[in-house]
Amino acid sequence: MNEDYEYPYPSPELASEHPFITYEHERFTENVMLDRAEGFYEEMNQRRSIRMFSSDPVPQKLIETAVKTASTAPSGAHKQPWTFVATQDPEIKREIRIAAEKEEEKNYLENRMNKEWQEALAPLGTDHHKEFIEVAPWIVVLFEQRYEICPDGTTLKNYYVKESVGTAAGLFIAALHHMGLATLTHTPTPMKFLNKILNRPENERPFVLFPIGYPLEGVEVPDLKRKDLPEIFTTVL
Ligand code: IYR
Repeated sequence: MNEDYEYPYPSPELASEHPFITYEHERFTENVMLDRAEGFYEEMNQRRSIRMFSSDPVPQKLIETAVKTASTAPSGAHKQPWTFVATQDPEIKREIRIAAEKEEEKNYLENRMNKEWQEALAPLGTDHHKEFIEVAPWIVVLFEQRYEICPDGTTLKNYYVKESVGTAAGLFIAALHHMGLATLTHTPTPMKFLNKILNRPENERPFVLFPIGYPLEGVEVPDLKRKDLPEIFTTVL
């Protein structure tokens, strides 16, 4: 097939034991690639985390499609070790807000976040008030599956769980932004209370909470600058 490879993948033995299919891939010209790359960058560079959402409703289908996109993420041993739990129930959202604010009061007011941490957050101006949890039409909590529980009750290990779930979270955020919704990566730590409120099993641990909706009209965000390429990119040629 290709003389660059002495050991083609899959090997004939592998292909005889596990199914393989041809990867369908469309190759573009370099000009088209550059256009697509720049267009996607411009779009993603418009994304901002917001802290005030409109209460306008959002169809469940949109949330489900973003979850499907997130779940295309690569994962360790293709275990897809994630569960997305979505709610728009006002009572559940209220319960989550109350519990989140209780933890955040300790973080901010009782110095569970140390001085250095609080100073780092000063330009963002975050505090223990989390009204957006109740106002945003949807709350999606992304849980990492630390291990798998099989139907017979035995357990199986998952691999690179944080890397996998972090990658899925990134795709989820991109999918929401692309469809015109906004979100915030919120971590009301410690987040164990979310297992209880959302009735999740012991093998799952909350990874991040996403309030999702339209931005409140005129919402303000900190005037943050993103690092320029030379600060984040280098080459070894
Ligand atoms: N969990 C808190 C604190 C917080 C921490 C970081 I790092 C942030 O970038 C923002 C907030 C909260 O959500 O307010």
